Amino acid sequence: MLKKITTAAAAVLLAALTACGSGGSGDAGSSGAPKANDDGKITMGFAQVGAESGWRTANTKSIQESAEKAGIELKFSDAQQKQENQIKAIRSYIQQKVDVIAFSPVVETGWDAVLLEAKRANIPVILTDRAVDSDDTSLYKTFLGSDFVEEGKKAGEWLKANAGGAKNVVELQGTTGAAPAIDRKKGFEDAIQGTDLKIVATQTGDFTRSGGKQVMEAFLKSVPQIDVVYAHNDDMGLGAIEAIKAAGKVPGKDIKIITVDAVKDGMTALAAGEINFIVECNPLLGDQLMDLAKKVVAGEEVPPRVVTEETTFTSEQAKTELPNRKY
Ligand code: GZL
Repeated sequence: MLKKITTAAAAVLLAALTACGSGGSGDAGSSGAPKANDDGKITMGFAQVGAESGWRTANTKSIQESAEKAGIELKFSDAQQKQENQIKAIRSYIQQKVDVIAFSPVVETGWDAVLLEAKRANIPVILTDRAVDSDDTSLYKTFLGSDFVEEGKKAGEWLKANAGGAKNVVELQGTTGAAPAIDRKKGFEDAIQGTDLKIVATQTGDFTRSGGKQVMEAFLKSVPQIDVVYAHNDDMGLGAIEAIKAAGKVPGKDIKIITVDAVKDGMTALAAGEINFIVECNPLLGDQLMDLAKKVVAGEEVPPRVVTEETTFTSEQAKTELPNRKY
């Protein structure tokens, strides 16, 4: 009996020690478990949101090109904007014993369980582009991406300074529950507080051009007076432009349009005066992501938050900037 208890206690102790070793930076591989490949090359599993917008396409291209340049083997998945697909992809990367997992959480909540599985498998996680809303910050090493509240604030501040008597704003929100949608809304609302500007209608267009067009068609039928469209990304703004033109109105003149991203199609519409102001959201995160990945796999400390550099554009600025756009 004593022998059985001792053996069992030893097994529990060993399991506890293995589990406790998980999650800290530098543990990856230290458990001795064979990694995805033993040729010394880092393997990254990346679970992408989808291909919903021009921004996402540019983001994917940046990650793939940077992995190639950094000599990192990339396993890549497209979740078609479904959280369950991202969770499945992360689980498969854990099974494959990759060295590091990176992903852009399509929505903020519902990640703790799968991130705990990665932690227990000693695989470090890097949040890219979007954040998770979790109390347990040990579940990921760092969050690389924009400050979306600041982006919303920039949009609101410009409108406040250029309202020209406008009052009624309709808002095309990004994906429901997504960090950029929640935070761009908050930043914009904070900025216009105390002015005559008011959001009179708001609905998600899911960051897609077709979504923006459908929602704008409905707003044009249901909202008596629309002075401004605030779209959480260029693609929904471009869809709204199609609806506005079909309704016989002039985008950028009859109805001001403010968007976020500054992808080429958005900047083209801005230069043409169909959009009035764009807040840039930089998708080119690949090089920074690969640099962070190498550091976390090597067990080096990394900052818990890396904010991307970005600016804003007026129509005049877009005319000169357009030829320089990489995406
Ligand atoms: C923002 C990113 C958003 C873009 C959209 O960092 O997550 O998702 O603004 C994209 O264009 O679909």
